Amino acid sequence: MITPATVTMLADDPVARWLFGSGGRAAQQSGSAIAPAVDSLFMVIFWISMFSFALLMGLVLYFVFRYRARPGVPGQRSVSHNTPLELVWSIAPLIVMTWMFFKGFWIFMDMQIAEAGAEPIAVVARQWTWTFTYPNGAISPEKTRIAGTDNPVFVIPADMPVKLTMSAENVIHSFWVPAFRGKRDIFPNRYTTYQFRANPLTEDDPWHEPVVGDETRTGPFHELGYRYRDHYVFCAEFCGDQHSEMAAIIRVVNPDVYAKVLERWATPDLTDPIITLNFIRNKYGCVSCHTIDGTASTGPTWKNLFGYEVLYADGQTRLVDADRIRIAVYDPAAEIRAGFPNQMNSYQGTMSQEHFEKFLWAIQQKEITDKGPKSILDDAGQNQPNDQPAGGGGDGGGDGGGE
Ligand code: HEC
Ligand SMILES: [Cu+2]
Repeated sequence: MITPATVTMLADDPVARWLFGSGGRAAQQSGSAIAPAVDSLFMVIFWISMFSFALLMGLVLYFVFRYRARPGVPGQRSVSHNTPLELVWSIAPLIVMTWMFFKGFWIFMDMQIAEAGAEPIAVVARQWTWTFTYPNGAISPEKTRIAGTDNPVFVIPADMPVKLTMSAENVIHSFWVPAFRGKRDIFPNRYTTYQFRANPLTEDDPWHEPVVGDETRTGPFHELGYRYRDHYVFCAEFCGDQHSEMAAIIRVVNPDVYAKVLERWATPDLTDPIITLNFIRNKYGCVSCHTIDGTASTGPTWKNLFGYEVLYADGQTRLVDADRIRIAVYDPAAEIRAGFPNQMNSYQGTMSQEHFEKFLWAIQQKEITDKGPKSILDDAGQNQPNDQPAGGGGDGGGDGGGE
């Protein structure tokens, strides 16, 4: 769903204007040090191509007219060979194309090889979202709504080299920030790197007013006042159903703000259920399929899930209790919710027991379900004599799945 806010955001974004071409050349803003080089090489190659096209087509049309068949004029025999001419039309393009190759190759290498002292950030791409892990272990808990889905917001220091080391969880993705001009594929079985230096911030960039006393905590680092510039991140490799929604925001901020934000992100307040759920959603990518505000996505919303009776694809209605949640996370194929696709991967071996317990705790608090807190968990064990005790729950689910 595209909301008016999204439209305004798209219309205001120089990258989007550049992408969708309504702003002309002035809108082709670049966000990184390398972008102008990419743009000018692109334009040079474009005009060389235009020139070659015009020359070739011009000659073709000229010869078609000049040597057309006319009554009474015998056809001319083709010239079979002209060494000087052939040398010229082989060597001249060779020189131009060799130049193009090296020029492109050097820019490619500049994007590939990090400057000394570059800020190392680990990127994980998964269906269908991104996780950045910063050098201090921080993970962004911030998100913003773009076209109906929650997307993560990452901070990047302005005018500092940044090196991304990227891997994918199970299919190929491609990291693409149009404003930075580079694009790099991300694979499940190896690391690829991408480096850039975001342009310094200027007076023209927006200023984020600090928001005081806002309890909704949805805006990025709302209580800080700081200058910033946002860029879109897209996935440029078709990677499944929601490939087109695999977006994120890279927010360029000054290094001092960057440091502050990282410090805060490294210590999310996991005594707050909403912060905890957002932390889990971003760390493990649940955010691409689950909302916490009641809207349906690829998977059921986590709002008012725990403690409710829900229908499963096998026709059974079950109470969503601790065992249901455990099966959902560690063996999702075993019990599929009616009306939802079997698209969730198991987090067995990916999500630690500690984080699972945090998730389980958070999802049953009254901030997220009006059947919370706690009492349901206590009751559930007694009401369901067939359930395995917590330790055996995973095994039971596995047997039941039978696949
Ligand atoms: C690729 C999309 C996707 C991702 C990523 C994903 N899920 Fe799901 N999830 C689903 C779908 C689809 C369902 C409904 C089908 C089913 O029950 O397996 C579901 C169901 C659930 C349920 C409800 C099960 C029930 O019995 O009501 C929970 C809880 C859940 N997921 C938790 C998580 C958690 C926690 C994560 C991240 C660690 C996560 N999911 C990541 C797609 C996803
Ligand atoms: Cu992708």
